[in-house]
Amino acid sequence: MTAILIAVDIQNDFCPGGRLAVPGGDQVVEPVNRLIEAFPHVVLTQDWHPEGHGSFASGHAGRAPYETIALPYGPQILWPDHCVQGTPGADFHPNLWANRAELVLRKGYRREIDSYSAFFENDRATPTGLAGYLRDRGFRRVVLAGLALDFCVLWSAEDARRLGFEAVVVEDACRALDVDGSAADARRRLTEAGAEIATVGDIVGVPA
Ligand code: VGL
Ligand code: ZN
Repeated sequence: MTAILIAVDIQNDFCPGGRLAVPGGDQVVEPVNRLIEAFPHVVLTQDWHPEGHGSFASGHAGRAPYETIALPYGPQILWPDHCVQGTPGADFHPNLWANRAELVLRKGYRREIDSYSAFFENDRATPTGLAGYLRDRGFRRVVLAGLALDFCVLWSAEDARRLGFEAVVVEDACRALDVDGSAADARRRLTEAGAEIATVGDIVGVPA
């Protein structure tokens, strides 16, 4: 069965020096490039927020980044401003081999709702269209890597499983933000969701 690689949010703002830096975020670039080289089909996702996005702490008086607030669609962690449309922070990491991608899926572009998952916005009901794209093209197995393991990769893997796709998370090609234990939680939730956890070596084969 043909699998497709989904490389999640490998953008400057999620790398050291960026506005929502994931520790070691830039270290995923090399392993993800190895995966891109090995996969005939690649999708990239790009966190793509308008200025003043509802997930930015800066727009909520008296709130600080990493606090959780209640929004109509559920709890929402507030973040530093990040991945603002058209800014250098929203660009892919310059060393990511982005040219091979068949689809760049942008998400989080509606001011009033966040979108961690590549499949649904954070109400977990508004589709991004990715499921239809994958089904139309006959893909039933997705391989996920990128940033951050405990948010956008996790939620994408959970939704993939919920939608009936096989899902593999390549853990050494991911890094976590780890907000209040969310990294450990991610592993438990991935297993519960029926996602496989693999390494780059498992997928591309270790050189002899
Ligand atoms: C992400 C927090 C906010 C991610 C995106 O890519 O994991 N996390 N926006
Ligand atoms: Zn975001």
